Amino acid sequence: MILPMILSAEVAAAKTTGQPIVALESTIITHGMPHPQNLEVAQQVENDIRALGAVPATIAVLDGTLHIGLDPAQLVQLSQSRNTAKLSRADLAACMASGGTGATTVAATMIAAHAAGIAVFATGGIGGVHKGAEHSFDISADLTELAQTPVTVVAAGAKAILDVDKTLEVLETNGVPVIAVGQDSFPAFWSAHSPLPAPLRMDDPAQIARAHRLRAALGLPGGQLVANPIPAQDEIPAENLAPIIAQAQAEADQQGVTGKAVTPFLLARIFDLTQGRSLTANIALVRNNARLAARIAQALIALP
Ligand code: PSU
Ligand code: MN
Repeated sequence: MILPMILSAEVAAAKTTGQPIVALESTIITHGMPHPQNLEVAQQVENDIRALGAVPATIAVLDGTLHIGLDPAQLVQLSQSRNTAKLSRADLAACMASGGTGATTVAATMIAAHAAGIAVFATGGIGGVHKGAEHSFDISADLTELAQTPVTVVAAGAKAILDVDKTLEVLETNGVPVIAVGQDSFPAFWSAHSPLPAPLRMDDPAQIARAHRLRAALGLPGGQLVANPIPAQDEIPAENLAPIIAQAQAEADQQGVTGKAVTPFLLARIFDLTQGRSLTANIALVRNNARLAARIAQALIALP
């Protein structure tokens, strides 16, 4: 069966001329940020990538068709939609088979990007091992996707709503390279540093691009996680966030929030409890990740 996939005009042109392309997820638009900031950020991030000479490809499923790159009207529509499905690895084919519309998580965006021949993807933070996972078993499919799909994902580390130690352990078990940029510690999303050292460090986008290629040359199936810290002037100190995260987590537990609903619930509560400060930081780090991803994509196409 042929995959029902539509490339935006911009992405199709970039593929013919061999321009660098950066994939972007859509769950951050539908489930990660409130309207109308979600639309502003989605547009800004695309323009950040264009400003560096690369082409953005925001990925989503619209009426059963996988879209690689959205036109401006489609982006507006997605940002306003209220009950769009959140699609991870398990949901992608089912959504398409039923003609549905859904936003792609990191895992599903990696699958779609790879299907479209795109090697680099920028997002905010990846899903990971949730606090209390020893009881709930809540471990994001993003982690096992990184182990099997050859896409380099630029993120600002793992959100402090996760159990960051266990997230790094699962990545290590699955053979996923976790590469910090510009520092030795693993970044903690809203804060530049976590107390944990990053397993690897590379400060040069060209080196990250070479490592991507060499993994393939070694016959290794998965991708890489590039952990890019939030710029210092935009970060929220971890100690300010700790009580807020604890409160959001306690509310999630009390209200019996489970499964796919956990991450969006925590993000929305933290937004409220920080009076929107978390969103400002989130926007800064996503844009920062988009710029690094554009540089890695440039470096990749420059390789012999
Ligand atoms: N980071 C954000 N906002 C988000 C997400 C990550 O700042 O909305 C989304 C991503 O799409 C990620 C997903 O893949 O949350 C993880 O969800 P889960 O924990 O249910 O696997
Ligand atoms: Mn989960």
